[in-house]
Amino acid sequence: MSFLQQTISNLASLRILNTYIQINLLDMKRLLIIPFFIFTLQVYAQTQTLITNVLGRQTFSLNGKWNYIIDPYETGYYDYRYKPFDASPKPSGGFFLDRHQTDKSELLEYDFNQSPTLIVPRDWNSQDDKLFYYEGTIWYRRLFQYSKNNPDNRVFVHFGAANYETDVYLNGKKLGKHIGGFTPFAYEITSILKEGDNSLVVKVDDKRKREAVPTLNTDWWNYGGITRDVNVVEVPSTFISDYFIQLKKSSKNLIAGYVKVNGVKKSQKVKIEIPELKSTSEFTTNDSGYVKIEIPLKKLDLWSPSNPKLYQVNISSETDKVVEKIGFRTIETKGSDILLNGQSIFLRGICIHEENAIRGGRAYSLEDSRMLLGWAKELNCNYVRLAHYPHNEYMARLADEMGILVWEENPVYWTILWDNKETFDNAQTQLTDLITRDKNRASVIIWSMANETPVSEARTNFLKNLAATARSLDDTRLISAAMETHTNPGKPLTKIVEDPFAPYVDIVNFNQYVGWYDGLPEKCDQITWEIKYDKPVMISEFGGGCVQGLHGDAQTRWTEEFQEDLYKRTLNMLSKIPQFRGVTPWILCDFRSPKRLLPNVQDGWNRKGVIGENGTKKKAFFVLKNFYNQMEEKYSLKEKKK
Ligand code: GCB
Repeated sequence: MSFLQQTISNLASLRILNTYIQINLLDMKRLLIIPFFIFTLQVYAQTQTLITNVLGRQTFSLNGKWNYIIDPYETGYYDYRYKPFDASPKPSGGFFLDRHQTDKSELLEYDFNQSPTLIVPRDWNSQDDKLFYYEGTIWYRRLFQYSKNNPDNRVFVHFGAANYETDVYLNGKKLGKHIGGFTPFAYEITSILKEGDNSLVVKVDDKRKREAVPTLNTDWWNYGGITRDVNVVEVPSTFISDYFIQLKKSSKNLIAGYVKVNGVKKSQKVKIEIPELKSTSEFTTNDSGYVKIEIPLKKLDLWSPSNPKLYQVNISSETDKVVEKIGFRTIETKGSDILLNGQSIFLRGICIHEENAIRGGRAYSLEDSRMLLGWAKELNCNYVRLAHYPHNEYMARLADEMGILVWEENPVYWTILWDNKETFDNAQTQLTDLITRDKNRASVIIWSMANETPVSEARTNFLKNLAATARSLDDTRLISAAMETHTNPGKPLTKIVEDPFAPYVDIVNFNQYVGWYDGLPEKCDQITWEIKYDKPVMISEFGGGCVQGLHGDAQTRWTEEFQEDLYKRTLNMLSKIPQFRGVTPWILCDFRSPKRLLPNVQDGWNRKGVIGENGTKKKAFFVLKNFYNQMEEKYSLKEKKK
């Protein structure tokens, strides 16, 4: 906000306060909201604060049971003239005020205390049959007591994610609004927090919107709610808010990055220690609280899937200290090769949705991550594609420990509004927040900009701008996107991969479904490829559906045998691509999708998993595992021969 806007808004709020006191006794329902009220929202809503590595801070968990009110008409948000209650300095109503019925004659039409509870973190759809198909607003309320460990400390409330639009209020004051269903956000509550009882009210709205990211149409369940951890985070008055500590591009012995501090003491000494390497380096942050760092290291044990080595890194300043385990590796491409620590690698992957098929609903915990990545390991994967949006933070952290390379993806899916500036800003923010959160994870090697987006000039510009953003934030990782194939008239068996966005990516990835949406599996045997790029080529999706436990011959759709045959033929077909350096079949587990309507077969599930909804492996699982065993051997022989 400019100085002028700020002044207008402050003046406005004073005038409104006076007006409010005078007309307070009027029937509130009839109160006309004067335009000034609109300005004052800005006085309350603050910007989000970045806190990297929340798991490494002093936190107080707000996970658990929260009271909730289903509010399809958003009665707690808009008055009867459809004006938001929270646009006034002394709001006249709204559920966020969380008032208690002290005067029995007062008209109150909600009561959190009498309302049922939902578990946080978890989507709402899988917690109550009534909410299974619900898309709209739900209000959450959590009472908590808090007393600071140190009176000078600052306190924040941090959300791992909530889908999709979230308004947050503490003790009746608005903290802010967050847009986007899969990225973290935090607000400072230092001055609003009370010693003793506090009421945190959160409005979550998961209505799909045309201009949103993702847009209206997706092939996955639109799980609503506070889907990830909520924590109160306490930090010193000037704290280390962010740091980037990774090997400099192409270097195996030089760390390059930055440290940022937030608070009044902007310029201060910062120390980075890696005790196991006996490395200590000191820097001084500038007047903006920022310092670039470079740390030369000797004898670094590089991180890789076969050696997921993590070092304890201590980041301290004069006022704060954070500890995190970080791995160091390089990732590059050279011609059609992907080089991990300088060695050519084949990415043996699988796509994963953030869903726990067995329990139902969104995956959100370390245990869920263990289950999903454990299955990927059983497949002999060294890589996973976390589709189609940023997954919870535990996934990449566990991948760091387990030695699994990771593709992370922005939810730019299918038919986004390419020409809409707001939509671009939204996509850019989500991408930025993802990179910010996971930039210190050695496991993460690819930032994916989008999935299966229809080629047009506007779309390519949109993606180019996103790619430029990603490179400016992090030049150490590879950029990609899941693109598509096409054929030319008269040559239906020649699949062409040619996309105006391809020149801007490091790895050419495409989805293809020959044998499922495109002919029968036998068609795979006849396909030839035209891919002119001198870049690594990976297949970001292939597959077909089958019901786990349904058997028949390989010509009968939905049987395990059909899927098994399709996998064998597809892997054979893909192996003919000279630049073939990795694949992520679609998908690890069957997942819920409202688009999948075939009774007794799909019943609301996309059945393309190599594992069924009950956790049982299908026949195709073993075809893939076998292929990966062979690829592992082939690549280790290649490296030995060198
Ligand atoms: C795709 C999409 C994925 C779908 C899948 C399918 O190409 O990227 O989100 O779920 O196909 O099953 O059709």
